[in-house]
Amino acid sequence: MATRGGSGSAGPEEGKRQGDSGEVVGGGELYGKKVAVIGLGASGRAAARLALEKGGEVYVSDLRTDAQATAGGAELRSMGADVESGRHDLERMARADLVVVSPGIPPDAPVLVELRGRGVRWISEPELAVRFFSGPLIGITGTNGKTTTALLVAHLLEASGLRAAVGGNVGGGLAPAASELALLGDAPDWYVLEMSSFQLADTVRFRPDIGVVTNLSPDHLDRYGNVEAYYADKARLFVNADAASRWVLPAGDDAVRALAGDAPGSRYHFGFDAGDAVDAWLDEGWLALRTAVGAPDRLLPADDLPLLGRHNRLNALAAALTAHVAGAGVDGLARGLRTARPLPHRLEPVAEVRGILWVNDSKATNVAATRSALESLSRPVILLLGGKDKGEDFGQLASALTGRVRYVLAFGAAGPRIAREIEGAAPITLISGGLDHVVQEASVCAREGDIVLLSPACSSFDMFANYEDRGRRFAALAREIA
Ligand code: UMA
Repeated sequence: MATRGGSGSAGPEEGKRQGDSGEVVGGGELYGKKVAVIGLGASGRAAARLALEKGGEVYVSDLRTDAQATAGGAELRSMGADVESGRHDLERMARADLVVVSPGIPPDAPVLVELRGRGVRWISEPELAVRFFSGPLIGITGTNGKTTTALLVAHLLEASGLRAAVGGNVGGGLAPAASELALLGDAPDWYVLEMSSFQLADTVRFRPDIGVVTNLSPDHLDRYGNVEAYYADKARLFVNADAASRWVLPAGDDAVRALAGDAPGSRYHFGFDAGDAVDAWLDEGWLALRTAVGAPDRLLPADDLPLLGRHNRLNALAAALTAHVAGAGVDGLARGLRTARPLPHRLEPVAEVRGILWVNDSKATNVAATRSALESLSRPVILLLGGKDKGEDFGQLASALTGRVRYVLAFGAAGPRIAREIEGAAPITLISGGLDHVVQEASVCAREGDIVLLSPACSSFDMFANYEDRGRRFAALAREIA
């Protein structure tokens, strides 16, 4: 019988109905069951491996036929899966006991429209994974800062002597898909999952012991059409809440409060400012925590946090509070915050020389990302801007440049248009050579106290294979100068 499962809008009652209708429920129960996995990306491959490991008869399909998909398919085939590239066999999916969907497949994809029409439902890949977890779960969602917070929570737990297994939406080779964690031999003290709205969409039993929302603002409107639909998927974090649930939430955030609604459980709040209901905040420049009634525990001067930017101070407060709720002690938290590692290519300090900090923000491939980087820094900036021209309006950077940026060095294919569109907002030099020339010029312009920031607001494909390649080259050049 096909699973009648989630479609992104199922409430808890629907979740129960699915369970009652013969759906597989947990460890060991995939044995001999037919499992159809849609997608051969990181999540589809991980879900297929997990289902195979648990004794399922696995059918995986993907519309792609490129080399990467073929290689992933060959590996699964060698493990016993039936793999199909270039089409989805809907009859076969409809006959499956369980259908698992990859997060990048939107609900209006023809395959899902067709399955929905046949009354077949499906679950998301992390929903499959958590059914095989053998320990408590921290689930982290939000619009921004999820990856930083998830990785930092795991780091803080480890620094406190607790074993953490982190994965989920993280991506970028920094952590595995959720189903990979379910395959780990040793159960950790805590599973830490970053959950995107796409992954929360098709959950049924997903129930974090500790749920975290970093923040909330409109996003992914190309997929959702309206913000309410996006928030509805995010709200699934709370669907299976009970009195034992614990929630770590931003203080004074009406959108997040509405998202949590009247979900049962204990609530803990983080924010910049102290307040009655705030449990982690900036106390006279220190990241601080309320661990008991009385004076706050000061963990680390915020200026000593190795993660740059105002937003990362909030992420650090959220992560410290979460790890504390999970059992981490104050000493471990302080140690962990001091040794936190910045994410590669995202406001990543790569060199410091003569009081000049070189920062790689190569992942900022659009105007909004560069704006947010500039707005989060408090030191004067020499800004390296340019790359492939995607047609965005660079004029929208102007207000973020004024008063913050001492020089703009514009380069790459978009360089001339950038120079025209932000003229007057900051002094600009147009560099016609490669990144080595740009870095050389930056070293001439920069003076003690400055940040040299590669936050290009453009993609990299005019000069590099991708943003990572660009970021690595920048870091190497900056270190050469250092
Ligand atoms: N496909 C079909 N049929 C269709 C449509 C698509 O077969 O009708 C195939 C595609 O060809 C593709 C696969 O389905 O091969 C879909 O793969 P995917 O896009 O879900 O990619 P994965 O490699 O599985 O990566 C996903 C997450 N990607 C997305 O949500 C888009 C990764 O998050 C995540 O790290 C990974 O699972 C493991 O959990 C990345 C991401 O960009 C980092 N996330 C978004 C974000 O953070 O904003 C949500």
